[in-house]
This record gives sequence, C-alpha cells and structure tokens, in this order.
Amino acid sequence: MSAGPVAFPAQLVTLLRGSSRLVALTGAGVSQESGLRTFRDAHPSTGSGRAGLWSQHKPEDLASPEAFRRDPKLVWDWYAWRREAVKAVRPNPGHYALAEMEQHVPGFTLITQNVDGLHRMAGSQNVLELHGNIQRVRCAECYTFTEVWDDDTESVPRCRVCGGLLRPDVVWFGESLPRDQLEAAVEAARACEVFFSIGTSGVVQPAASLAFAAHNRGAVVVEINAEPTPLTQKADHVFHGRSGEILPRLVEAVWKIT
Ligand code: BJW
Ligand code: ZN
Repeated sequence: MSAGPVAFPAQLVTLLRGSSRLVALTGAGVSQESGLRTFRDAHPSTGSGRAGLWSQHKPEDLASPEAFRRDPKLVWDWYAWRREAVKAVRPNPGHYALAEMEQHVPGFTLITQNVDGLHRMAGSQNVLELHGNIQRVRCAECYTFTEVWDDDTESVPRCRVCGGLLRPDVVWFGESLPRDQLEAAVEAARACEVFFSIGTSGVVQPAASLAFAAHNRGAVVVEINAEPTPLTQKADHVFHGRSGEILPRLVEAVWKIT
C-alpha cells in the first residue's frame, strides 16, 4: 500500500506551525515498517520456524498474567523471540519524523504503547512508555530488575534475590500501567492543542481514551493509520496510509517549507 501524494489542509499546517503543546500517541503500526509485527492485523502464517509457531497463538492470549501462570515457558519464549526481533530492527522514517517534530515544538510529548524502544533510538527524548519496555527483565514476585540471566532451554530463569520467575517488564492485560507514565500522559493529553493518534487500533484502554480526553478539552485530533479505527469518526483530520510515508511528508510540509 502506498500513501500516494498527501495533501495537508492549510488550516492544519498553520495550526501546527504555531503549536507549542503537541502530543503524539503511537502504536504498533508505527513500527510495522521497521519489520515488527502489529498485534491485531492479519498475519500470513509462515508455516515453519518460530514465527509459524507463534502464529498459532493470539498475542493477546500470551500477554496476560493468566497466560504466564498457565504456561510461563511459552510466554517467556515468546518474549525472548520478540526481544531478539526488536534487537534486529532499526527505526523507520516515521520514527525519525516524530523525533524531528520534537525539535520544532517546544512542548512535545510522545506517548507510546510500543515496548520496542525505537522512538528513543530515533532520537525522541520526551517519551512516555505506557506499556513498558521489552528489553527490561524483572522478577515477577519481588520486582528486582536484572540484566543477566541463565537462559535455560527447559525452564524460565529465576530471580537471584528471591527465586521467583523472571518476566519482561511490560504491561499485560489486567495489570496497571506505570503510574508516573500514565499520569504524565493524561496531563499532556488534557493540555495539548493538537493530538496525533498514529498506527494504533485504539482498542486498548486506557491508552485509547487519551485521544478522546484531548478532544473533549478542545484539542484538534489528527489520526494517521492504515485503516479506520473507533477514533476516526471523532478525529478532525484523518490520513489513511503508512505512517513512515505520511509523517516525513507532514514534517516537510509544516516545518521545512517557508
Ligand atoms: C499502521 C501501519 C502503518 C499497521 N502505518 N498504521 C475499559 C473498558 C474495557 C476494557 C478495559 C477498560 N480499561 C481497562 C480494560 C482492560 C484492558 C483493555 O483495554 N481491554 C480491551 C482490549 C477491551 N486494559 C488493560 O488491561 C490495561 N490495564 C488496565 O487498564 O489496568 C486497570 C484495569 C484492569 C482491568 C480492568 C479495568 C482496569 C493494560 C493494557 C496492556 C496492554 N498490553 C499490550 C501488550 C504489551 C506487551 C507486549 O508488547 O507484548 O500492549 S496488548 C497490545 O495492545 C500491546 C499494545 O501496546 C496494545 C495496543 O495495540 P496497538 O499498538 O494499537 O496495535 P494494533 O495491532 O492493535 O494496531 C495497529 C494499528 O496500526 C492498526 O490499526 C493498523 O491498521 C495500523 N497499521 N501498519 C500506519 N505502516
Ligand atoms: Zn525476586
């Protein structure tokens, strides 16, 4: 799919040029062009290898405390595989465009649901990670973080402090989001002039409600996504296509043309 020529309304360009409080909420779609799989898009089964194995499971069924209790090794291995996949990829033009946007807007907050760390790698600085980071590993019992563990093929590695099982420091369904990150995100969403929702299906709470909070406080809401979402009807501007194509063109149109 190609974004084709994108026309940005003059009203939006002018608003963005004068904007000093801007929020961008990102989801898995932003990292799709780096080669990472999204959660809810249809995926062709590879039929072989690990990717094929995981395609038998719905990601949401693995991203929960219940799944970890039921089969810790299955969940650990899924994250170990994804951790390696993340290490092998690099930011794409969408990540870099958002990092550049931050240079032009004094009060820019990037709120991400992604656990891959690609926004920071692209140079974004004011980043709130709502769902944690897949490269961090901690004890499921005592919360102690660890950077070294014995990767046993038979069982999940254990905490050196209390013997509890190790797990990724990500937020699973039914778990609370990191309070400091969520509070800062809510505050930024309520105070911003423009709110971008980019590459997210907008179905996972509480992240999905941030765009509506911004809208209710009078912010202009802009959606960039491959397909319509529950936010589309409420958004003031909608651009359907790939974020890695649309975002660089937007930055060019708003901040690079005098
Ligand atoms: C492109 C593209 C391209 C593709 N360019 N676009 C209120 C009402 C109902 C339920 C709840 C509620 N409050 C809480 C809940 C329960 C639950 C929830 O939301 N459930 C719903 C699914 C119904 N939420 C929680 O449990 C949260 N905890 C919480 O609220 O605690 C308090 C509480 C608990 C229980 C009850 C009440 C209160 C925690 C949520 C944690 C989510 N964790 C995961 C896994 C993280 C670790 C990991 O990576 O494994 O986070 S699930 C998964 O979904 C991951 C993502 O961050 C998240 C969002 O997905 P995202 O990013 O939107 O990806 P996709 O795949 O869905 O969408 C990609 C989009 O991109 C698509 O639209 C594509 O079209 C598009 N796209 N290529 C542009 N190139
Ligand atoms: Zn422990």
